[in-house]
Amino acid sequence: MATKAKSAAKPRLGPKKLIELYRSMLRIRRVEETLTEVFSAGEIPGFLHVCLGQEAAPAAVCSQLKVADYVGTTHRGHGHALAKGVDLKRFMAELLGRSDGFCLGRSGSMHLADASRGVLGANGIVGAGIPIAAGAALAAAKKYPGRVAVAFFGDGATSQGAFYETLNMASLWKLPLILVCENNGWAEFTPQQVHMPGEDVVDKAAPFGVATASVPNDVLQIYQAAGQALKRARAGGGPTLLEVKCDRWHGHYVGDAQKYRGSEAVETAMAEDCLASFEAQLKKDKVLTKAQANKIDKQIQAEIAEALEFARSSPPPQAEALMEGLYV
Ligand SMILES: Cc1ncc(C[n+]2csc(CCOP(=O)(O)OP(=O)(O)O)c2C)c(N)n1
Repeated sequence: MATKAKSAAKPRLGPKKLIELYRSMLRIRRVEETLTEVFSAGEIPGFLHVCLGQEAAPAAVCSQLKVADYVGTTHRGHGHALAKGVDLKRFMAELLGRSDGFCLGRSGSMHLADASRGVLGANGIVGAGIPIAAGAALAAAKKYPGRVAVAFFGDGATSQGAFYETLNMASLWKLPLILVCENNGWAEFTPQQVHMPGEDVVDKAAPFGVATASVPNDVLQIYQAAGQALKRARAGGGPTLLEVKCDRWHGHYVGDAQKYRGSEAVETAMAEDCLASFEAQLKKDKVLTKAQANKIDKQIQAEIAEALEFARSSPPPQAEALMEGLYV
């Protein structure tokens, strides 16, 4: 697991925003739980990487983005796309490889993209979403001042050259780019201590003069740090590297039993639940009641069931459409 981050400042948010964040996190959790079941039943082709336990960062960052802002994501990208507002029915259809998916069922989980929501794409190549988001940030700077791009990636991706090239150019050109590293302490089956010198990803930004913030897996602390980064970026102040110290609950992909990891470490990771702790805090502060939480959960479960039904009834892509939408 990643080492702990020091506690950081929290914003003062009204009940509406707090519930919105809670709903967003719970929705990601329930979708990922459903996808795990559906994948295990053999209905989803390819690989599936879930972000259970890492719901705070997508919710906190994306809830402050506009539809026209851009998000570049990863193989573990469902949460980012959902928090950025993609339609759940078409999302589900894409994962099941059906023709009503955003990418007509051709991308599946690992290349999911929805340009209408600024989701530039998940990416099976580790680190590849980072320069893509930088390109979008450059386009934003030139054509749409005030617009920003966010790149989500893991600690493993920070060993890729593209990460440093992006830090270099983003700093030089003061790009409106937020680099969000969800440091869950693992790159596939390799712990951070083995693949990376040093404890903190933020230290890697120092030679480039890029602003940094490192926060724990707490939705409000992430919200605060991301808010400052977004403000800087929208005002032309350049990029920020935001590190969120989280933990991966499950294996690298669904089906990876993580035998390389002690069960105690997994239990510790799961005990630090960003959703459960946020829910407890909201209840303590009397922002959320048990009945309200149950109601939100039921609404989400109904939305997921409807989306799954839509996906299952969507036809698979036709073989004769294989060459459509390609540059040839
Ligand atoms: C360029 C490249 N190298 C290696 C891989 C194999 N691979 C897939 S995911 C992964 C680990 C990624 O770790 P991290 O960036 O920390 O993201 P996480 O899975 O923890 O979310 C690796 C090495 C790949 N897909 N692309």
